[in-house]
Amino acid sequence: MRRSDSIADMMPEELRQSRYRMKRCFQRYVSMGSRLMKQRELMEEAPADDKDTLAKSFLGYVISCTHEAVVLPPYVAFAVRTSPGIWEYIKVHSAHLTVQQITPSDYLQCKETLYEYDDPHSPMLEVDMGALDLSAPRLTLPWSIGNGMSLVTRFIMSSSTACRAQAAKPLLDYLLALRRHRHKLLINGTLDTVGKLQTALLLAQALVSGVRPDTPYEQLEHGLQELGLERGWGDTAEACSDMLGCLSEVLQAPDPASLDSFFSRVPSVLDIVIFSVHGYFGQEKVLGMPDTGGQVVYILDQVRALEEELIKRIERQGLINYCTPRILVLTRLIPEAKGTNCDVPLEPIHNTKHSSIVRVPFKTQHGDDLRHWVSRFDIYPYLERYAEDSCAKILDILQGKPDLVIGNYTDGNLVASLVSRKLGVTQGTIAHALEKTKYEDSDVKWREMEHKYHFSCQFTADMIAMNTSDFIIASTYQEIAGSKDRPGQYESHYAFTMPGLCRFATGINVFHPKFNIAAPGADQSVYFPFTQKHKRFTDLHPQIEDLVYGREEDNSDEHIGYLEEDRRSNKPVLFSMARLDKVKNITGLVEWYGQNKRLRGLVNLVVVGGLLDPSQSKDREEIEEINKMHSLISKYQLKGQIRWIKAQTDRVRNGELYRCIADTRGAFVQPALYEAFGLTVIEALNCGLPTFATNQGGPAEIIVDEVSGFHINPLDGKEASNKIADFFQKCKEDPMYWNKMSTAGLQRIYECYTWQIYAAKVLNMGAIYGFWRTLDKEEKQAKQCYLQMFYNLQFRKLAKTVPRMGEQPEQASATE
Ligand code: UDP
Ligand code: LCN
Repeated sequence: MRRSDSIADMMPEELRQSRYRMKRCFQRYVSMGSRLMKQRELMEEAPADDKDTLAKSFLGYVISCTHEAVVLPPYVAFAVRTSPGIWEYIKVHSAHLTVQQITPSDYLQCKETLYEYDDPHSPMLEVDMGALDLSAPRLTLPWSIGNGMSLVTRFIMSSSTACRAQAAKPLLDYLLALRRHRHKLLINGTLDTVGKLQTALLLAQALVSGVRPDTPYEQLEHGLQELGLERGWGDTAEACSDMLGCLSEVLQAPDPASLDSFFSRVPSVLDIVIFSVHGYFGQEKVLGMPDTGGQVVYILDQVRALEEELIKRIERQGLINYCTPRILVLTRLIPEAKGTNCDVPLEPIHNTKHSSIVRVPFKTQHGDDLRHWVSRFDIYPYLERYAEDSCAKILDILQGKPDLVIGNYTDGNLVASLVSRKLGVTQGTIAHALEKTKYEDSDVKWREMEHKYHFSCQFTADMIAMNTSDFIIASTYQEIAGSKDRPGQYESHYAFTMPGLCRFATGINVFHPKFNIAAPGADQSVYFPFTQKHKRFTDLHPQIEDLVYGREEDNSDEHIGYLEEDRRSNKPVLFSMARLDKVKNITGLVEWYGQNKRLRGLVNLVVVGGLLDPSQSKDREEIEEINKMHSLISKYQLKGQIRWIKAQTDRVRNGELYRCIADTRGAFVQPALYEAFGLTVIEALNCGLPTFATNQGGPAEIIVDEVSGFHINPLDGKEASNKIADFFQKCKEDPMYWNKMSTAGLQRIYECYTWQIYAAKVLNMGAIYGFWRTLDKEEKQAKQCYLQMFYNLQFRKLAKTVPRMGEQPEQASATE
């Protein structure tokens, strides 16, 4: 089927061809009254003797693409997803087999009737975030989703080509606005027309090409200034010449390459603010605390990579003696910091020169500092005040506005939206994981989950942030648009409803050019291949040896179980490490191992995660998982073959631990039921450890199955554990196979998953979208007004309904 073919157009004729069977099928669906049916049920509930015909029919095809269907006798309304990002809504009359295409809003209204809410007759608030995106271009093909920057560049290019003199004006205004505090960069106010700028560029080009290429900028400064050109063109005559040429090309005959090159050189992003509000954000002792995990690791590594790239660029721009880039990570100050540094207002970030963590407290209703940690699900009442206070702090520290603010997760993104709006600066959004897809039907069943999760606030905040943001950074394609069979995390916000609260006729469109993929990496000074013997932290080996192979009774509050066959027996170790959340499925892995004799014969199992004693945990889900771990160990009599080590927070030692597992010619397993990205997969591969990772989520994209590692289906433990056993069996027969997989994993990392690649991409986004936001200003402002109104009328009201948990003694977290 082509994209232009509509199901609604094709279906009537197709249904007519086996009308009798199709009717039987629809009769079956409507016979049980109104309900929501998922794809699986639509297939299963077809009449038994029609199943084959159905599978081969057009209806079978429609069902195979149907995400869900609303049965409202005599109608069945289908939400059909023919390709990632492409949805069609149709309504079929079960008796007449008439087919009607309906709007997302119509479909959602059908869906709402299935759920009881206060007053089903009073009209519900409908929000259409797409209604004001009139002139934004759209990507057209599903596989181009996430490639927004290139569309934006092409768009800028084509509009500049269409009417050059007029189109160059926004670029001139953009350049005129560039400054570092009071100092102008690149051009000054004397070049106030495109013509003057072009002339100055020609004269400057003549000036710089008349000297040796390595002539330092300082010797050219005076001459360039006389032409109206300020600092920022380059550190040498050669660098200046390149940049001058680049801008001339952009003004005369832009092409994507010259635009890319120009935006990667323009000194528009020097100070960055990153928000990660909720958790214990720190550099030590925070991993394993509630609400922390990959987000903290990601941001600290991200800051180091961004700073390094910024310094490189500033050197090339010739600005290194005049300005230092600054990156601030804004988080919550938690007075009751439980032995962490989270009560310290300002903390330099290790291994950086100019970056710091800035902690600003939440305030109680009485204006005091909020003392306790609050779960991310309960923090909505504190965010607006937090945004105001942190904004003041940022202006104070930077002595001016930042050039870019980046939010992380719902709370950080909402605060970033408020701050970027207030200061008028470019905003980037990072989700890490969107909660909506983690819980089935969490939108329509929001009310049932409200007391625990406050999804009313969370999804509203997500909608505001995604739509306010100039660009969105995703780690993988699947995060945006999923796969053939599964909608992406962002895609699931395209059209959805929260009955009784709000219907999003359009939430966010994944074909919007704001979406970009920039995959994170792992810190390669910590996670490097086990073969790089000279770099290995051999002094840690005795500790690691004890941690993995030591007797059970020694340090028994650190680990449970022991490995009968010690290191000398050469039995490989199967390793996993994660927070002990349900979704991470560590207990699933232990169960698969327990049930698979062959695997038990081939390898020992070592898992790192969570606490060992349920009475020490405050987290409901973790407590359940701890208890389950204990019962599985005894049910399958795993002692002697399993070592369960409590969460480990020393990442240098963790890096060495991965490598020590590689020394045993073992493997890493990431068995999550769903994983948004999966930093542990990247870490393991960086260490040269062959990796088996869930096919649900990011890891399915990081690893190419059977090439750079293996996919496993977390819902089929038998198949997964056999796949792992087959690998070890094969390695026994052909030891080179292990080496081959180890090398292939590393190759994948170097090609696609490094922080250097990430930092260059994100800084380019900052520059390009910084310019993009200045185009079609009126339309963008209109949308911001709409969003502001929605924030004032809806979000504020919802945030007030959330109990101010932190103002009472500490509560258990709801957790993921
Ligand atoms: N981690 C750790 N100690 C543990 C468990 C996890 O240091 O006991 C680290 C792990 O190395 C990785 C991060 O926490 O850097 C987890 O990130 P991931 O993306 O795998 O999952 P998340 O926790 O963010 O969902
Ligand atoms: C949060 C998650 O759940 C992980 O999947 C990611 O790897 C991590 O954040 C870093 O983005």
